[in-house]
Amino acid sequence: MRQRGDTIAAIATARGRAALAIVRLSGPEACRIAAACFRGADLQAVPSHTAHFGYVLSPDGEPIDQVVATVFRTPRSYTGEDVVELTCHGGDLAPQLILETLLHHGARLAEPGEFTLRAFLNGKLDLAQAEAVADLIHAGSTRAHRVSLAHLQGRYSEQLQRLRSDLLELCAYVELELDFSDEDVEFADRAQLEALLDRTGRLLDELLRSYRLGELLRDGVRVVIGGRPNAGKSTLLNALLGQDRAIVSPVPGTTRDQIEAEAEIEGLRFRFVDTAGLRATADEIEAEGVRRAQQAIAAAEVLVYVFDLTVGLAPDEQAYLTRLRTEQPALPVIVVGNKRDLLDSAPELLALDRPVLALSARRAREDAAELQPLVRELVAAVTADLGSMDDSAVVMNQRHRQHLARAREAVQAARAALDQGLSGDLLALELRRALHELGAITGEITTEDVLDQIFSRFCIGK
Ligand SMILES: Nc1nc2c(ncn2[C@@H]2O[C@H](COP(=O)(O)OP(=O)(O)OP(=O)(O)O)[C@@H](O)[C@H]2O)c(=O)[nH]1
Ligand SMILES: [Mg+2]
Repeated sequence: MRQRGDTIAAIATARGRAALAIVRLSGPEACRIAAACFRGADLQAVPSHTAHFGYVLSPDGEPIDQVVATVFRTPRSYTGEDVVELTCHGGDLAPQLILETLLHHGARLAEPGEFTLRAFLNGKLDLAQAEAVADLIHAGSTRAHRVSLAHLQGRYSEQLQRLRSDLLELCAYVELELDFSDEDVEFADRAQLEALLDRTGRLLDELLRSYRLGELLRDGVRVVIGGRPNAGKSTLLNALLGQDRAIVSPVPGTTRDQIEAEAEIEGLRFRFVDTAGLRATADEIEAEGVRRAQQAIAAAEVLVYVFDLTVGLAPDEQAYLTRLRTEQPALPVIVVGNKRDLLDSAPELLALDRPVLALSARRAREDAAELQPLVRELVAAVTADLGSMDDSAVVMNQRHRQHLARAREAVQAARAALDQGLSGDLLALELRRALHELGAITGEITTEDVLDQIFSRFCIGK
């Protein structure tokens, strides 16, 4: 069990060679412990929010490193406690020796996320904001970073608070009626209750809907590039990445092992998978490549199906694409007619029940504009109508999604109770349930287990 009264220390920066590193201390003894090994200023006497140049000395009085000590006094610090941050030189040794010295003087090694846990317990952040800290650290794309920052700034929590206060008001009316039930009065106007419940339901729906985008932001989008051998799949991959990652050759059957690479496009993280060309083959290795390509398509979030415009889309390819509609109905498929540069006139876009994007992957290496229509399709395929959603309304966290779904269930049940003229008790019960679920997201209601689960995912020193 975590103790709150003691003083914790950890290296807050990544290991390895770097210009600087930070060793962090937080707790009631932070200033005393730092002062015990610091030569420069009296860190116990200096004012809050000041920085001091000096040396950290080892327990036997040897200088370890030149450092800058920054002092933050309670409650105006990240954790809300006294905090001292020692900025030393990077590398493996200086931060480690300084940390050991702090431990020698009475600090305890912090557990993962313990600084942020303390910030939460001291009311500096709510739970959703604390989780946003971890999301921000793990953000793999510009949009994911922006969403985490909006959550950290509390804009997402504000939305949840507004929902809660609406529900709380509703609940108060209903419970007041219950108190006066003998007198058969109605404090709450039914139509108003209905409207408020409907609005809450809609807001919850909206948040839940955003989870798909949140998931994509968190995990990236897996886009599989498939098609016949020699269609230009690897050339297209290289063009999308802006580097020659995959081998390109005029020999059909060049790509065998799957090639995966990431790229950020319009703020989203895409994981592109280039696959072996789909065909029946006697070559054992190539056949294995084809099997893997089929598996990759089965697990794809978007399929970019490439064919050679000079060859056209064979009947069995058309049949394959039609079959995909029933086999993977939720899979967005973008059909690309490649080698546009080899055609004199605009390509006749075949009798296919899907639109075809004609482009030249080869030309795209020199001219990024060539890829624009494909990029637009890719972004549209994954974000659908979510692309323009406000950052503060995007749910990125699986735990939140579960609570939101249960809150919506409760709101729906309350709405049904109202419709059926059921007793106020039942209505109040459902409203309380919804409030409970929303409170669990921001941490008004929480348990030690939940906190452990959340903060154990953090880095040490955060
Ligand atoms: N003219 C022209 N040639 C292209 C274009 N895209 C690819 N090619 C050529 O087509 C040939 C096959 O390209 P790849 O990218 O290796 O095709 P692939 O689909 O990956 O082929 P496999 O790995 O064998 O399945 C190469 O000679 C490329 O240079 C294009 O837009 N225009
Ligand atoms: Mg290839």
